[in-house]
Amino acid sequence: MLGALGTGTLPYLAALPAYAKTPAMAAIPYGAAVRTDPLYDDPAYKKAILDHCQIIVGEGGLKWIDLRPDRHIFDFTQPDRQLAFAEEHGLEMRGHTLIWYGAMPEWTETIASAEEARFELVSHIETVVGRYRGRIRSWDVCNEPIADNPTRDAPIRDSVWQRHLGRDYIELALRTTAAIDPDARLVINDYDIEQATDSGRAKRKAFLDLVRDLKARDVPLHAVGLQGHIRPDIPIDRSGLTAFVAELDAMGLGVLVTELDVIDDSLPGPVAERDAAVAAVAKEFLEAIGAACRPEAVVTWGISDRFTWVPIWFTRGDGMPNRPLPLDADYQKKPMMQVIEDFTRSFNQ
Ligand code: 9MR
Repeated sequence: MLGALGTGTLPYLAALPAYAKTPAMAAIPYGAAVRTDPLYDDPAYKKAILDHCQIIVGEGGLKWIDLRPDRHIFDFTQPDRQLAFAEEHGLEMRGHTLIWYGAMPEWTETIASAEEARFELVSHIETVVGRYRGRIRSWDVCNEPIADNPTRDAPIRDSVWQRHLGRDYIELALRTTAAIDPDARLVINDYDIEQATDSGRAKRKAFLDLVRDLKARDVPLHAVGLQGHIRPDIPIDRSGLTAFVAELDAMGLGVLVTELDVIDDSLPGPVAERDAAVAAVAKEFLEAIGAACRPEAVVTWGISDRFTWVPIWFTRGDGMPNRPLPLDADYQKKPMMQVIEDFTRSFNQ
């Protein structure tokens, strides 16, 4: 199956984290975003993670709003507990995320100059990446940098970083992370890349332009994260997604699925029908990516319907609970988990 890697990927294998180092022999590693308390308090949740995952990532904990309640405070309680769990059980933990427009504490609105923004960005990365150097080996360095409706003049999303530093904040974040942990795998992560819409096409183009520019200037970047918060009411552009991934692969970049779930508010109510539709759309997404490369990892944004962000924004009109994830609220496998298992194992040859 080595052929499916594309030659461009090979020079980067040395930088792959341990869980992804044997692509020709092993299945693609699967992981899930975790909440901290149930890892320790809910034995069924813990068992589900240990039964299925090789990777975890904190759904929260490393975000500025969690880590930096005050300019002078770093509260590492959550990520320390998540990493302790990962290390105790032989899992890898991905870092999400260093620089994002969202989940920012109010004090960051007072950042008033380029100099101050540069200081906060660099010292944040030095402190966080320095603390976990050699232990968190894959970082979403920049999360969601592409604008929702990118234009030629404004491809990058507004944020405190973009406002003060322009798009150079992305390069600064990547270079700083690489300087602090030269062995870490550096990822830029974004969403809605799969959509067959004008904004989806524009997002793919803006993403490729950004990545090409970074590579052309030798900025350290190893992989792109496709979140995959899939909206079944919006068609997936299969060929557009495959072509996008093929371009990344040709540039020598890896691809990860980082936050897969299926936003099921528009799907039919009956559970069997809904679970089948969720699985089908996840399959379509994964296969469009797999047609162009072997993803380094498939990570879902949660593992069980018991703990999901989806109802915060996408409550169902019929009042039924959302079912966006591979296990149901009682940790039983749904068809989506079968799709993930089949997909990740299909590269195992
Ligand atoms: O699922 C996460 C939710 O619990 C948090 O409240 C929210 C804000 O921090 O972020 C959610 O996760 C997002 C992720 O960090 C980035 N991509 C979109 C995810 C879903 O909103």
